[in-house]
Amino acid sequence: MYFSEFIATNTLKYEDNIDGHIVSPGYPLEYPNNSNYTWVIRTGNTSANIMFRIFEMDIKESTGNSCDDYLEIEEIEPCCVRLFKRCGRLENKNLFGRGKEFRVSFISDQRLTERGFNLIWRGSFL
Ligand SMILES: [Ca+2]
Repeated sequence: MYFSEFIATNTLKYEDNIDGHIVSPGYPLEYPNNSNYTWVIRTGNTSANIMFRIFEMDIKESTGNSCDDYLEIEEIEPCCVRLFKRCGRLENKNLFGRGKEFRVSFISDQRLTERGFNLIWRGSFL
């Protein structure tokens, strides 16, 4: 037994960009257990229109209705709109939001992993 496997990884990153790219830790290899990753996207403008495109998502589904591991995307400024919160598989999913700050969260529990996710965001002020 390696105790290091039981230490959760908590990471917070700020992304000060109107465009960008985020992947789950280790992508395209399997993401680690016990992860809590947060990316705060700061567009700098409350009227920024942001499109998220999830090219690939493969997050372990649990046997019940809840997601033990999940990807979540929220508008946090102005507060608060949840644009997305899911596990499982999908490809080429588009989401649209508007605002100054968005939060992308990725949570994994202590067992069972998959490839994770690969997404971009693109902003405009039109
Ligand atoms: Ca898991």
